[in-house]
Amino acid sequence: MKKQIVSVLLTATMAAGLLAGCGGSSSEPAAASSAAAETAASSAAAETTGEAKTYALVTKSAGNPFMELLAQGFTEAVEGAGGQVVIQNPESATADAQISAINSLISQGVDSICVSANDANALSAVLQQAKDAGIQVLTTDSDVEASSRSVFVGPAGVDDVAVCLMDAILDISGGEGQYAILSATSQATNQNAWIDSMKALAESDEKYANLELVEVAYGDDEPQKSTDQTQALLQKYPDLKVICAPTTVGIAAAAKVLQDQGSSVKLTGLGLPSEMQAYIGTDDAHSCPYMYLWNNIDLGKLAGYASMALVDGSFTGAEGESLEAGDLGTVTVGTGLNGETVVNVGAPFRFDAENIAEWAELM
Ligand code: RAM
Repeated sequence: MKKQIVSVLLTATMAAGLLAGCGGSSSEPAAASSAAAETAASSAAAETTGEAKTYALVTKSAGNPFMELLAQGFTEAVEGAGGQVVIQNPESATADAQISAINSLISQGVDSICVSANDANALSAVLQQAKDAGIQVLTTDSDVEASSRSVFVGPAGVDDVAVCLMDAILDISGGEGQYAILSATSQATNQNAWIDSMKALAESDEKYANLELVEVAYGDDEPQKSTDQTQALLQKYPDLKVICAPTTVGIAAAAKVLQDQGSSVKLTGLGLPSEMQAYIGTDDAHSCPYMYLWNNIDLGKLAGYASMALVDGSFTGAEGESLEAGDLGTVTVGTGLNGETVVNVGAPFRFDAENIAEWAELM
């Protein structure tokens, strides 16, 4: 497996809060992000005057709190610099819904479009139309093929996330037994990349040899479907030990099912502290001993700063370039698993009983 190169230079503020990594836990939210939490997200264009540029964000779908926090950070960065924000939340987590949203943004003549993609390939044509219309195109959270955008603003590297999740499964299962993955949609670029990397890791390292992946189920980032899929996994696999849900919607739904049923199956994955606080703990009464995520508000901010720098021409997204990202500091463009250009917000944090309450206030 190719090692992902993550080239991020962080300010002291960001480093203090963000670099806890997979092995440790971050006890304190970053100071910059606490301020961000106090700023209400705006889902409409900012009321600005004059020559303000307009920066659009297309989320995966409406009703997902992760996407709302991403939009909150994006809005804070852009409006803080006097720009206008347009947030489009498609009704469902599909490529078709995003194509409609992007077409509407092209008609509106926005200056940039940043998308968290529901499909790696299906948006190529509409994003090309956006570029032909002079609109800057970038991605965040979930990428498209590299030729369709200038840069991907991601969380931690794909392999970093996969290592955290596989090691959590290994630890929580006691080193052996069956586990299942509860994902988002089957086309989601980010979940598919993490899952592929987890599978490659499980095959390449002997320490995972006694773990058996029984199924990858898809809850489509819908609470009810994720609930149904969790129940189906429990019925199908009576010996199941761990469910890993690399989606904030999926993990919250699964946590409730497991805890309500008093199931002995344990849970880990990627979750929002505010949604998971009631389920985090190592005793029998809690379904999730620990989980991971990055600072999602900062991810949105970084996407906002990248959008503005692409539009003002100070940044093209090429490897090695520097991006001035306000209170996030200077971030350097690196390369992802397939050589594509990425800027990353930092290693995932581990959330457990010790730090969940503090983080739940932030995101
Ligand atoms: C869900 C979405 C999002 C992903 C998080 C972890 O909210 O699928 O794309 O990054 O989970």
